Amino acid sequence: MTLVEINFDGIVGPSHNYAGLSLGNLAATRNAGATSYPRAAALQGIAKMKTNMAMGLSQGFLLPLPRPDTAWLEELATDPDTDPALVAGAWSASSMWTANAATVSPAPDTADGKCHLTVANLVTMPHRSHEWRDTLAQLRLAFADDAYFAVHDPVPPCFGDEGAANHMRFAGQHGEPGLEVFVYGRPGGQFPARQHEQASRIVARKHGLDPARVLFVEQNPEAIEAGAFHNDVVAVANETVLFTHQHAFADPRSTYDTIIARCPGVQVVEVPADRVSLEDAITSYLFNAQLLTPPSGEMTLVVPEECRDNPNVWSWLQDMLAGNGPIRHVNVVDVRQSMANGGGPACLRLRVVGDPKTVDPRFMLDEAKAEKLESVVSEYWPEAIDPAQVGSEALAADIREARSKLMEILDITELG
Ligand code: SUG
Repeated sequence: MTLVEINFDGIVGPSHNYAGLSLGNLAATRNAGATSYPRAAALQGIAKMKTNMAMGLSQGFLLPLPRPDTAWLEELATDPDTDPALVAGAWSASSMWTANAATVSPAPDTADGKCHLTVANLVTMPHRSHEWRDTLAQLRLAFADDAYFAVHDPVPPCFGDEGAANHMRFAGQHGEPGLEVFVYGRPGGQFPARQHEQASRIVARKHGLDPARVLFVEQNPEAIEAGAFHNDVVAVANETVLFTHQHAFADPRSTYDTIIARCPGVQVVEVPADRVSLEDAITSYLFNAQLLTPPSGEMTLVVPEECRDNPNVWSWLQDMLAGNGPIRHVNVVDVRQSMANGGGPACLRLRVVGDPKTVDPRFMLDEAKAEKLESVVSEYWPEAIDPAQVGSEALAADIREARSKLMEILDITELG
């Protein structure tokens, strides 16, 4: 059995819109009220998956959840005229950011030798707090083979859990035993700390991780205050590389030292604040990059276009490439529609280390299926959504039809 990293990207749903629902996510707040382009957004996401597949990497996807979530509105006894934020919450396409779908511990790290996934409860943001039931159903379908996978219920809602966005893993190679690093925030600032320490500890216990190969690290409160609402906005790890902003962690020195002590061979690529400020990091999403090891072995950083638009970030990247560091290539992708809601290339994917043959093949992508996705999106996804249309029955019908056409071409009949 060959274990590889499979990236499961969220297909951007047909209800993608800018409602400004995420306090502390500066891009989402800034773009509140703007017109969104769901069709372009979904095509951008598919193009990113195709570019990564062309590097020889395994690619999967997760489906948009049923929206609008009318059952949730009923549960909340919502009055559509007086609760527009809740209505928008029922329409949000936020499940596209699958880095927040679950935390994943690959089989070589766990006591029973299975790959464990815990669906994230996402309780801090109301519009995301109702994702987990449908996400769980989907994970149970995609990773149904219980010889290889164990899919868990969310941690209790008194502890906020945002999934893999606050989880990093170091290993010589993906298929080897690794060190899992959980990053949490402490409350008290102007913005919520969405990942609670206790939630991370519960996930680590449920996954049967060896305490000697787990680390719990506090995120720098300054980073949260600057708009890094998840750790993956300021740091990313891949195999033996940590690519991080100088101000990502509350205690960077001891974080790096402990990672290196527990996983010898790790190299830290730290970007100093005097070259790239936290503000530059957060507007460009330099660290919300995918750091990938293609079959060539040359580690590649997949960054959003916004990195090229920022002179400080771009010049730092050029210097990095000119040096002799472990990251050998930078690929630039256009995910501007997602970026405008605070979701970069890394937010759009959930990493699972496994054998692709053990995953339900309907959730795996190849060129031919990518073309099918493109054609269904081009035909059925709304071209544009003005936030004033959110709540409209006619648009809701179009959104439902678009998703059901997608399920039809993928032959997925088990999900609501
Ligand atoms: O949870 N945006 C998402 C972005 C998630 C990014 N994920 C990671 N960093 N892994 C969020 O804040 C905006 C939706 C709105 O405002 O309508 C939103 O939910």
